[in-house]
Amino acid sequence: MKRILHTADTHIGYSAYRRIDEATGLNQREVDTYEAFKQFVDYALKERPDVIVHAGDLFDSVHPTNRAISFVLGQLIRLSEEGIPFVAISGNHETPRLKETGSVFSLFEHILHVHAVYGNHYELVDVDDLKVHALRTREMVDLEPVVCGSLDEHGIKRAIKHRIQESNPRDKVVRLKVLDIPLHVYHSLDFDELKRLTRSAVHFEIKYEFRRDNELFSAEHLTFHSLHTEFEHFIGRYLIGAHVNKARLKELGLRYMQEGEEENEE
Ligand SMILES: [Mn+2]
Repeated sequence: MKRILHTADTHIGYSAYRRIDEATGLNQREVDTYEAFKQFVDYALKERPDVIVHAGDLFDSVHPTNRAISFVLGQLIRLSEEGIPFVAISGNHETPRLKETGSVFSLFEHILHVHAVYGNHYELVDVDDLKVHALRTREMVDLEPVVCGSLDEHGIKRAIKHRIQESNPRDKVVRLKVLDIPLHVYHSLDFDELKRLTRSAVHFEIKYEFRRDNELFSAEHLTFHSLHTEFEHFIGRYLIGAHVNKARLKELGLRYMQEGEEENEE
C-alpha cells in the first residue's frame, strides 16, 4: 500500500498584523508560516510517506522574498536528502498572470525528487508507479484599485465601470478595491448594474474603503449659524403639507427657541 502525505495553502512568507516575533525580529505571522511548514517536514521525515503532494499556494505570493524562498529550499532539500518525493503544484497565489514573469517554482527543478508543476495547464506527474493529476488553477486577478481622490460622483462611477470592463472578468476570480469613496456616492451606486457587469466572473469581489472626512464634515460645511438662522433655513427648504402655514410655523418655532434660551439663562 502506498502512503501519500498531502498538504496545501501553506502560504509561506505571508505577513500580517503588527506583532513582531522577539527571537527573529520578523513579523509574527510570517514566522508562523515557517514554523508550521517545518513541523510538517519534521512529520514527513518521521512518517516517510511514498510521496508528498502540495496542492497549491506553497508561497503566498508570485514574488516571495529571498528569505521565504531560501527557507522553502532548505526544507525541500531536507526531504530530498531522505529520498522522499515532493510534488509541488502551483496555486493561484504563486502563479504569475504573465508568462514572462516566470515562476519561482522553476528553482525546484534543480532539487532531486521534487516535481514542480507550474505550467498552469493539466499535467500528469509520475512518481514511481503513483500518478498525480495536477489541474489548472483558476486565474485570480487583483485589479489596480480605483482611487476616488478628486473624482466627482460621475467620475467615480465611470472609473469603477471602466475597471470592471477592462478586466475581462469572464471565468476569473477578480478582486477590486475602491478607495476613498464618499459614503453618499457609495449609496448611490447602481449595484444591479455592477452585478450584471461582473456576472460572467467565477467570483468578483469589490471592497470599498470609505472616505473618512465625509464631506458633511469637511471644512466648508462646518459653518453652523445660530440655531435661529439654521431653523429659518430649514423651514424654508422643508416640504410640508399645503394645509400648514409655514410663516406661522416659523414664527412659533422661533418664539419657543427664544423662550427656551431665556429659561436656560435664569
Ligand atoms: Mn490558498
